[in-house]
Amino acid sequence: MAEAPVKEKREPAGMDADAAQTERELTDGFHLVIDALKLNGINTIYGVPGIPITDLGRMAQAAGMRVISFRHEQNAGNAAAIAGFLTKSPGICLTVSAPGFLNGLTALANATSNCFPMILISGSSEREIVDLQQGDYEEMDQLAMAKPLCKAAFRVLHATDIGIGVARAIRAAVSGRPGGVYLDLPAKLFAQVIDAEAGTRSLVKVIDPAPAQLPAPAAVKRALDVLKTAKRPLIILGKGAAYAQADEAIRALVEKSGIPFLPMSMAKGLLPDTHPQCAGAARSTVLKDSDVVMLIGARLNWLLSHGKGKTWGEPGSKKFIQIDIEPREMDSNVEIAAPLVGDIGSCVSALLAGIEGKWPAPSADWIDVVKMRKEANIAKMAPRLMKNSAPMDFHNALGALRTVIKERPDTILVNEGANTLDLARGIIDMYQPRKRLDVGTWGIMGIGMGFAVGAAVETGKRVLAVEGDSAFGFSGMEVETICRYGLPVCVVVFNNNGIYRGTDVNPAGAADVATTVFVKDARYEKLMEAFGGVGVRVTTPDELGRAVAEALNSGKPTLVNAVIDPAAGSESGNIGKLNPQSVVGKK
Ligand code: ADP
Ligand code: TPW
Ligand code: MG
Repeated sequence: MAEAPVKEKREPAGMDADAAQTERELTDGFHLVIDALKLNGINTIYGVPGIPITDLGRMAQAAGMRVISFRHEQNAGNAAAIAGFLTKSPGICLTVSAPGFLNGLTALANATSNCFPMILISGSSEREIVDLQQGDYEEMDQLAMAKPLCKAAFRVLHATDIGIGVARAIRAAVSGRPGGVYLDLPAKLFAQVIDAEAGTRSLVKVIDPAPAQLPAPAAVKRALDVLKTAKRPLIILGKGAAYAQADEAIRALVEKSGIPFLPMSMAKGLLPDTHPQCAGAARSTVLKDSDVVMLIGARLNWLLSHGKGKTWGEPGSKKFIQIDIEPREMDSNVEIAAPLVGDIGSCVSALLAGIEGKWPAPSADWIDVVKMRKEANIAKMAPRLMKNSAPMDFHNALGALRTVIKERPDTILVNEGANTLDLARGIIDMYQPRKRLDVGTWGIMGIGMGFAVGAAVETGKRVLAVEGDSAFGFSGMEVETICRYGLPVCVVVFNNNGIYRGTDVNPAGAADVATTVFVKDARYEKLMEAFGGVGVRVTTPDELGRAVAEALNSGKPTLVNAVIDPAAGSESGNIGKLNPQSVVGKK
């Protein structure tokens, strides 16, 4: 399609009325990108401005979109990724070329590994110069870099293709297994001017972007046949189940079948952790002793010990049924006796319909075993959660936060760290779907403030971010962003003076502190005060509970510096066994 010649860069924000009059019938790349997003119901952009996308952000704001500017692209990308998880619509991250793009790329790759739909839109430099490697401003072949790290990557060179480019990006992000998509928009594209009517015609409204994928009837029957043989069944709910928003069907399946369920971290709250069938507190027993395991939107990756080994009991002692939209996920680690490929809503509904109310009850022994193990573990933990001591340890500090969440079950909990993560996951009960957001499949540090901002912006709900002091440092500068937009986020920094513990010493006895140790007694709360938010330092669980309750009640940006005994943590939290240790010449 022919393009109108570009006379000069259009600056609509600063345009005078006459110029606007004469150019009314024209549009340009900037406008078409914005129109294409809006046409598809996308009204929020997370990003960092600069060449060549500064005007895009301005004009998006002028067009009524919410444009949230961050201090670092990785955090903007994480906000977009979690927006995708929470809404099933791709979150948009907008970055400048090369360095900004690279900063956003970690978030894009992380979104893809977690199956969150997001689109990283990045401006890029001139193709002609980049491809000849002639040293352009921020030169980089971004499309090639992005490709192996995301689900799909596209570049648009002509303004008339923007509609198709955005449509392809949306479809790729949300259909099938969701993931990250890269959309490369070279600087020249934004200034390309075309006839406004042709521009409008070129836009695409994506119809049914994530079509239902129905499971084959034979696969449903096979799954039910396997389920009927079970004496000690278990349902594992993963974050795919949370993402699918098939909450009622999943609840019906669990409750009608009477099968104990185990939620993965971000599936907590899909059914309340306090539900009588929740086996969270009997995790090792149910994994080891179950005979049929139905996975719903959960992968048998490292987080589930790959479905084999000691965690899973005797080899060959169980059969797996797996519900997933991605056929290639089947048999990824062990044999899947009944693969059920389709979207979770359709698969679970098909199972419910297929069984026609005649559920084979799990054996009474099994229910009893799970119940007893669970009650014993909960009773064992209880006194540690209630002890009021200064300094706090992880258990009593988290005990206080557990009560705050119980009283405010629609609060969104963001969580990262090592001990701070692993113990919070076990201690803080969740009550509603998609309220727990954390480090996900990679166990990545740095999602904290990006997720907190994204969650607050997308849902309007209160957010509590429970952060290890190390974890917080990866995105801590975004407290300014939280204050700037007045978001109802309360950050609690579990301040144990370091990574895992604050007590390590330099084995060489030299002046440098140990590699895992930070400045002692750092005053993290002052960081929030610096930008006009509320900062509080607390040393007891009672003080912690009160400070957080007040922050969530008021909705004011708050940072609570929770002083934790530096000796309380363990190396790598719950996953110390993955940590290789030298036995040779260790001092
Ligand atoms: P967890 O870490 O909670 O175990 P994973 O991220 O490993 O969860 O697994 C999520 C799985 O859910 C992925 O295999 C993904 O393909 C699948 N999934 C995501 N959305 C859907 C959906 N709507 N229907 C079916 N499967 C889905
Ligand atoms: C992007 C490695 C895993 S956990 C952690 C690091 C650096 C911090 C643990 O200390 P924290 O928690 O947050 O103070 P606590 O309660 O145990 O003291 N870089 C990235 N991701 C990961 N996972 C790491 C490094 C790591
Ligand atoms: Mg720490």
